[in-house]
Amino acid sequence: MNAPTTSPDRPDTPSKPHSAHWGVFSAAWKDGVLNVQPHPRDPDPNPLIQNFTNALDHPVRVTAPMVRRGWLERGPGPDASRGRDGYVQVGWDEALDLLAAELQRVKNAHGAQAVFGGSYGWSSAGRFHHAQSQVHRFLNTALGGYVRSVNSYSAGASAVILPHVLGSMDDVARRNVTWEQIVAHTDVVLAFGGMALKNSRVASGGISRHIERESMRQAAARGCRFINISPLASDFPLDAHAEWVQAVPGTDVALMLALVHELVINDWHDKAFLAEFCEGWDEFEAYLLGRVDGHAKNAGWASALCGLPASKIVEMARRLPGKRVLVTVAHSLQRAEHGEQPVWMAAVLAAALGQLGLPGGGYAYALGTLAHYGKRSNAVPVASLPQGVNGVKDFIPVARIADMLLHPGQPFDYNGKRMRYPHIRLAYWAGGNPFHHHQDLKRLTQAFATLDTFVVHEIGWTATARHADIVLPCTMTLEREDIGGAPTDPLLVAMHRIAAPNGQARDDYDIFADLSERLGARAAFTEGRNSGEWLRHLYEKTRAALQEKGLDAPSFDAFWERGELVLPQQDDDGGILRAFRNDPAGKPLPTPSGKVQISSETIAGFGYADCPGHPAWLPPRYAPTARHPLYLVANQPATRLHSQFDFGAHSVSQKRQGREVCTLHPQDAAARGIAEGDIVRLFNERGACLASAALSTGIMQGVAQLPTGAWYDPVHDADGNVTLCGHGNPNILTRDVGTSSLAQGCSGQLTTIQIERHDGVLPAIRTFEAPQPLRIST
Ligand SMILES: Nc1nc2c(c(=O)[nH]1)N[C@H]1C(S)=C(S)[C@@H](COP(=O)(O)OP(=O)(O)OC[C@H]3O[C@@H](n4cnc5c(=O)[nH]c(N)nc54)[C@H](O)[C@@H]3O)O[C@H]1N2
Ligand SMILES: Nc1nc2c(c(=O)[nH]1)N[C@H]1C(S)=C(S)[C@@H](COP(=O)(O)OP(=O)(O)OC[C@H]3O[C@@H](n4cnc5c(=O)[nH]c(N)nc54)[C@H](O)[C@@H]3O)O[C@H]1N2
Ligand SMILES: [Mo]
Repeated sequence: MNAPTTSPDRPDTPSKPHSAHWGVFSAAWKDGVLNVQPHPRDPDPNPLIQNFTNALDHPVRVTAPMVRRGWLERGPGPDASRGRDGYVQVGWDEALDLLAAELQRVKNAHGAQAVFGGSYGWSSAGRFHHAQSQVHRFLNTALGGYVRSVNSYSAGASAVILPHVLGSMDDVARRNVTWEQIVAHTDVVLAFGGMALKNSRVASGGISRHIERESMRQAAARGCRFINISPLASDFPLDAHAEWVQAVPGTDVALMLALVHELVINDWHDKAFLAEFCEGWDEFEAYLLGRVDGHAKNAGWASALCGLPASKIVEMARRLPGKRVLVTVAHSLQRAEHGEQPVWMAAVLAAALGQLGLPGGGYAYALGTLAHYGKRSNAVPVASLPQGVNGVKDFIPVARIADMLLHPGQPFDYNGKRMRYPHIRLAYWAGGNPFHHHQDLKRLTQAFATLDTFVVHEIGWTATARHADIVLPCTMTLEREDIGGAPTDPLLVAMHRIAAPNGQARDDYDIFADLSERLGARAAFTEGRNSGEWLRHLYEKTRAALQEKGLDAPSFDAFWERGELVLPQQDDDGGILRAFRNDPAGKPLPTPSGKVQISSETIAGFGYADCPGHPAWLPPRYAPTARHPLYLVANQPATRLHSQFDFGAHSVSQKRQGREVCTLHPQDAAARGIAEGDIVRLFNERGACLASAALSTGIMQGVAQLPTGAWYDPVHDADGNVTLCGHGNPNILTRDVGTSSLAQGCSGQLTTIQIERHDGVLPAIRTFEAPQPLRIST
């Protein structure tokens, strides 16, 4: 269905600044059309900003509070009809009265530990209206707390393994090697998972200048070689002149082991560095050389696993010694079974080359996967909403949501601890889309069916909203004033209001303020401020820090008038790895030994078979089979951020027959009688979805790629069972298992499938149509 591209009722407006996770821009209404222009100093603007042009008045916006019929008629309680039920439109007062009473009931009957408020998701870029901060602050101040989630879908495995072996995620990913250093110093960038520009064009909180493309171009022009180890050629832009190395997905650790093996048998490894800066090399080397299991992890051994000729692996290793080598690992590699291993093993490879801590060398985990990385840090803080104190201690690793809801009270392992899943009665989501981010969506539906009550604030009728009991319409970013800023971007943006709210939508903040009132906690939640007063209050921290440094420190009004403020940044000092290299005794790493942990007694002590005491090749439990012979790469979409504005003009323009595009190799297509543009059915033991086939030699044979983010559009059979997603959401296919007992991270990047041409009836796409209320309660 086509969305309107004009809004005749919108008056003309002057151009005003605003910001999104994907770029800084200005927007103006002219003749009912919203014109969106990138920031004039952005060298490589992100086309995602065009998703805003038709978003404000799109028919899929939630325009009034809605309550699910079954919940309204039967009251709170487990209900398998979530996702298929109709909605009753209610007034704001009725909605908030019902919700406040239900929050009070759950708290009185079961305590705040029966409320799940993790509310994972990216929401919008403004720092005050950041929905997670809002919902967390509300639950803390008005309810006494909530069960939270830890870590992210981005970096679930690396956030847990890195502190054991090197340092915190922020230190290893954010404050480390910069693009400036690569341009000036690096000879070889060995990029596992590539450095796709689509990804590095995004940063939480906003990004004003997209410099990655030009940095790659300049580095390549100086002679730096980028090596793209990935199933997709497009994981580097042409500007980088990258060499494409096609290794079987999920086998990067085998390749890294073989590279280190080649270094060791030729005596090319940096023994002095390993002795002085690292702990546990000997134990690892015994494994590497096969003294433990009788298998040397050499090029021949790895060749059989990763599908590269042994000679190619040897040649790759030969090109490394004596060069300034930077190893990078995309987040994608660790969003997979045993995802901890490539993150750890890459650090060992960089250590064996003796490169950790050198300018432009060593290991920069996740560089190239987000615009946060490879940048200088700001020297002053930017606004953030204080979240208050959470009185509940229970938490889950974020991707264990369905396990928690389906198995209350059951034990699970996490980072050396044996924990139990809490029993959740009410889940509250604002600013995230679990039917985008989670795996095995049919299982997720069963999990949400166990709740007494599911509350969602949304701007649009996502599948998450369609599974909720109470759906509250919230404003989208263009309808609010906010401050945009990120710790690694020098531009603080005065995000002006571009449009009046659609329908009855209200700010998350105002919704929570009125709910707090009903729960007797308004003053605690608002501290007596309205949102305009909060912006001034939060800006003051930045202003005071600027003033303290003797820098230009404009008043809030002056900042608002200017529309932006350039913040000072710190020196490009290489972070903790450089400091450690320069002064190992004085600046030890924050690990048990103070050194790089090539092996870890701590991790070994946990006794996990799926995460041993040094990085190792662990054979996949879920490799391709005769029935499901293809790997599916379910990666980040190029046309939107996750599921946000999938109904937006740019995202929709890239779909075919309204469906998401699945890329596969011409030979894999030919073997299945599939031609360019055919609608195909992707399926496995968990589910199926439709997509439009695109044939390309830029994808490895044996691999298909379907990005995430198409809104889940389930088709039901007569018994109410989901037969497939007609739109192309890959998470109906992915497996809902943790990366390992250590981190329990999301493993959604890779799964195994079969593909066939779909000659049957094409279901209509209904996901961009709002459900019509069954009735309007007055
Ligand atoms: N198979 C597979 N699955 C994946 C991934 C993968 O690679 N493969 N990637 C994973 C990763 S890394 C991530 S980070 C997650 C992303 O998962 P999410 O962050 O949950 O995805 P988004 O689509 O960004 O969800 C944000 C939601 O917030 C809503 N929203 C926007 N602004 C506001 C607001 O002001 N208020 C409120 N209340 N709501 C608002 C949007 O409409 C949208 O529905 O997905 C993960 N899932
Ligand atoms: N346009 C856009 N940009 C985004 C996002 C978005 O949704 N849209 N999301 C943002 C977020 S929240 C995050 S966390 C980052 C995520 O960053 P990533 O998780 O790194 O991004 P992906 O695109 O999922 O994966 C990068 C590439 O890794 C390759 N790959 C997959 N499996 C393997 C493997 O086993 N081995 C190797 N060597 N390569 C493999 C795939 O070809 C894939 O294109 O992206 C951010 N940037
Ligand atoms: Mo992410």
